Amino acid sequence: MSQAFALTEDQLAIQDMTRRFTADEITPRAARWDEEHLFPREVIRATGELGLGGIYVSEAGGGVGLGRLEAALVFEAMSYGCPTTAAFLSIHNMAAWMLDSYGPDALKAQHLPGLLAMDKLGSYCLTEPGSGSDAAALATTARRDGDDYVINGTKQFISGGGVNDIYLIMVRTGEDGPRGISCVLVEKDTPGLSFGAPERKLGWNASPTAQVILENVRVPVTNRLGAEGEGFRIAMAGLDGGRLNIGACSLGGAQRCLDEAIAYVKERRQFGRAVAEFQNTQFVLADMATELEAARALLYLAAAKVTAGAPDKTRFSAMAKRFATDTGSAVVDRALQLFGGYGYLRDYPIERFWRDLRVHRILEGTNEVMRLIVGRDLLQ
Ligand code: FAD
Ligand code: 2MC
Repeated sequence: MSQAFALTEDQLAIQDMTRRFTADEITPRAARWDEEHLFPREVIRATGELGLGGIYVSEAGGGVGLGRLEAALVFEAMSYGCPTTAAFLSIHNMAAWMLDSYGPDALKAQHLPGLLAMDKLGSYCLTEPGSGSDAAALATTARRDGDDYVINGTKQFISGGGVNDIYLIMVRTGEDGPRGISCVLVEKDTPGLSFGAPERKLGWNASPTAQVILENVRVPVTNRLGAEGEGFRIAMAGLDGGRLNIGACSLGGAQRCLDEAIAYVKERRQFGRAVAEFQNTQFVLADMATELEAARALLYLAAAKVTAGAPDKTRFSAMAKRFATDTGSAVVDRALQLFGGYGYLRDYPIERFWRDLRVHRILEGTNEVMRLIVGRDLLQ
């Protein structure tokens, strides 16, 4: 097999390590986290011991310094047990990478060690009530006052809102549009920072989502990542990786449901035969597996491009996110159908994956925005 199409020994080892951790710590508990809306803080902390707090944070920054394909393998493997927990870890990794890549040295020294150990958790705050897809229209302001910024505004739908310790907040420091945006780090206990009530959601129940409200929040200018006006580019660069990770979370969740469906149709009998013996069942399983492999191949290619800093990395990341999350949902939906009425019950895991994967087509940029990014790039 050509090297380009095979995982290396190191990649297989990372995948294997995450699979074992997932099987031991996550898969047996994920249904309860969903049912009881429990945020698994201790299990997330344990991922820090495995080096998963900064998978692609540089070694100089104290991270593991791996590439985006390795990260995708981690999130895919963990999603086999719980896509929500894997995605939570992905957002933390995105924030840690942004701090490592763009933060001033003193800010990194202050916060990276805690983030990498998962003693501190990081949130990414771009969306606002009035600006979701049109992220560059954000209205949260950071007014310069001496050596400080004074921040006012509201961030919407923030994963880890109220729970996490570090918030990377995209704020307006200048003109309208993307060039007037900066990225600022705010700590949880800063006066003027508060949180909305936890949102009540269709899925992702193990991951708290809340508004982040900033009322005259004062932080030193030295809490800024990158230059003034560079925040939108930093936010988008973070999402090039985040979108791969979300795609990988859909792949892992869909693989679990495919495996569950294969086992189920062999056992379940109707019309005197195993459901697996109907040709329809075989054709549906064949399509599920084929589409999943195609999505996986595109995602791994996109991950390699982001690692390499290829000129078309943003387009590939958007293509892979769109395709992997749509395919993931379609695969899980067919698995649910193969389970018949039992797929609709909480006694089996399929309905949880169906709910959890649904939001991957919306967040980190809707799949319509992914098409917009790809279409623009093709036509430019
Ligand atoms: P809108 O932008 O209002 O979109 C509404 C519809 O219009 C969508 O179908 C959209 O695709 C479509 N649309 C919009 N513009 C166009 C266009 N130009 N062409 C075609 N169609 C278009 N955000 C964060 O910053 N940090 C987080 O941690 C975070 N976590 C989240 C967790 C959850 C559970 C959820 C649900 C959301 C989270 N988000 C987070 C927000 C998420 O990124 C946004 O919901 C998403 O970007 C879409 O924005 P919106 O909800 O305002 O939808
Ligand atoms: N990397 C680096 N820079 C980028 C970039 C990228 N991937 N994408 C855009 N930029 C730069 C771009 O080059 C331009 O720079 P300059 O001003 O120097 O020319 C600037 O950013 C503005 O880019 P656009 O002109 O493309 O901006 P526009 O406003 O037209 O649209 C769009 C950008 C629609 C792609 C962006 O608003 C977007 O991605 N929207 C979706 C929002 C989103 O994904 N939200 C996710 C929130 S996080 C989440 O959901 C979680 C669960 C964590």
